[in-house]
Amino acid sequence: MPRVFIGLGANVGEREINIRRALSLIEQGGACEIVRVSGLIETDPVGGPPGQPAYLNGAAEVETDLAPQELLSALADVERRVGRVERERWGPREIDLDILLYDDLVVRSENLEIPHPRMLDREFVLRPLCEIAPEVTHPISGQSIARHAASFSV
Ligand code: PH2
Ligand code: MG
Ligand code: MG
Repeated sequence: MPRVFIGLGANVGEREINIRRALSLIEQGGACEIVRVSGLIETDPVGGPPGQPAYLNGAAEVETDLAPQELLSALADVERRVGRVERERWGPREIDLDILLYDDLVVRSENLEIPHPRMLDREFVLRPLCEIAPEVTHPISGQSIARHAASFSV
């Protein structure tokens, strides 16, 4: 079964409750099994309008039979059910579920890019991902997540 990693984020409302509810809805859909979830870390907002609250970020490993586009729709549906309100790009959000990696697949389509195009620049993605998947290789760079995450340590 495909091995998929999802980035978790929230900076509006009860952040941890939103993330936990999203994980349980992902599993309740019946097509995904949550294999592992990282710890949640508080991070400063990167980009977007100034003055946003801090984020809670994490990462989850999921096994799923859903194809990438099906998974994208399923995650958007969970985001809606958790109460995500549409705002500006990189604006504050109740929940954000991003497909980071989907096996070794590379997808570049209008509405979906895998690996996530900015994941290697974002410490808030790599730190939790490295906790659950240090040995996993990024299909474009060919380097491990641990190696990428190390670029953020001093
Ligand atoms: N997500 C963004 C933009 N900025 N900053 C942090 N710290 N955490 C996020 O999850 C995040 C962000 C767009 O999805
Ligand atoms: Mg995001
Ligand atoms: Mg998103």
